[in-house]
Amino acid sequence: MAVSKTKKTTTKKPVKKSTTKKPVKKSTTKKPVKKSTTKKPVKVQRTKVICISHKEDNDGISSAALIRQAFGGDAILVDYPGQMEALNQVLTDEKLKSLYICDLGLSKKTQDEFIDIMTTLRKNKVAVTYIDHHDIDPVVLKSLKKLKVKIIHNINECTAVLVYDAFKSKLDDHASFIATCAAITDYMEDRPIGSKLLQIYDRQFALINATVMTYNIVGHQKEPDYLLYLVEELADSKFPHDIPNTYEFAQIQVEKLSRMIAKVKKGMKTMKNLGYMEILDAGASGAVNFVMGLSGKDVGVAYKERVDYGIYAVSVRGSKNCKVHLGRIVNILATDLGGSGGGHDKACGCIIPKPKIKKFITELNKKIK
Ligand SMILES: [Mn+2]
Repeated sequence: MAVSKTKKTTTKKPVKKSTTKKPVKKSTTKKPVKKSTTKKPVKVQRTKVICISHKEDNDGISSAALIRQAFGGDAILVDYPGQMEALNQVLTDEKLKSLYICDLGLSKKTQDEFIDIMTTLRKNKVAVTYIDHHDIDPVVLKSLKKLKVKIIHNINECTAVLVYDAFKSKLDDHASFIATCAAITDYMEDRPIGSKLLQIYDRQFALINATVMTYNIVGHQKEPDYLLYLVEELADSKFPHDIPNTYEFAQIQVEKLSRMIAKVKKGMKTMKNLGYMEILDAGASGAVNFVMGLSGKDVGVAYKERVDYGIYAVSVRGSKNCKVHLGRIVNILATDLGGSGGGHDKACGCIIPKPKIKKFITELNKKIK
């Protein structure tokens, strides 16, 4: 008993015992310094490069591909509902060295959490580059600059063109083609840099490739591995026609879309200033242009339920006659209704809590007069 007691005390009291030893004070004051210098490099070797990019269109996928070609590393592809989850996931990655965030706009709902995450990453000495072309709150830009997040932001070009322009010295010749296709998909091939890139290539050749890529991306949204495969193939300087079955797959998507036209004609409803429709069996972004066009209104809204999040994913498009900035209106409106969103002047999207969708549409109708 006595022995075990002394044993116990020896295991419990190493601190006290050491304080009775003379070198204790010295060792306690010296040790933290020595420990930290010797242990940290062993514990945390930050070597990982990660790119978080938008998975729903050509601009996001192509941005991820160009980042991969320039800097290596892995891509994490997300949609807007999954954006913060992915950021929080990399936040705890002790090996993360540099992070690229592409084509993922911020909203009133997400921007504060985004800045918090960036603050932690920068404290951990992670190099962060944010590349985007969506409307952004100037206050957020200022905060990010203060944190020394590298910002490449320009609302006049698509994200892949911005990536290309910033890092072309690290990219091969083919990268300009990937950027051109992304510009076409984002309706930004008429912009200063985008139009110069398009001039390098035959217009029809670029158009068909941009379209085939887009249909493959849109049609594979539920297959994350395939989307990552596309990123790798594009980073490897492949043309879409070099990637097996892409044209055949695009053909299937075209047929689906032609059926969508008939469905929109049947199911679309209108208010004074907009056309709208709930989409049940396809992506909202694929239908929204038909809703706008076939409604004869200058704004179209298509929305699809995301059962896993209890929300509607909403796509909004404006015609050339639409004079208001839809991205800003939608950002404020979605936030007021407990969702989030935003984007460009004539193309944007948001997340709306399920019970608030009718309210969203009627309020939007009032605000876009
Ligand atoms: Mn984009």
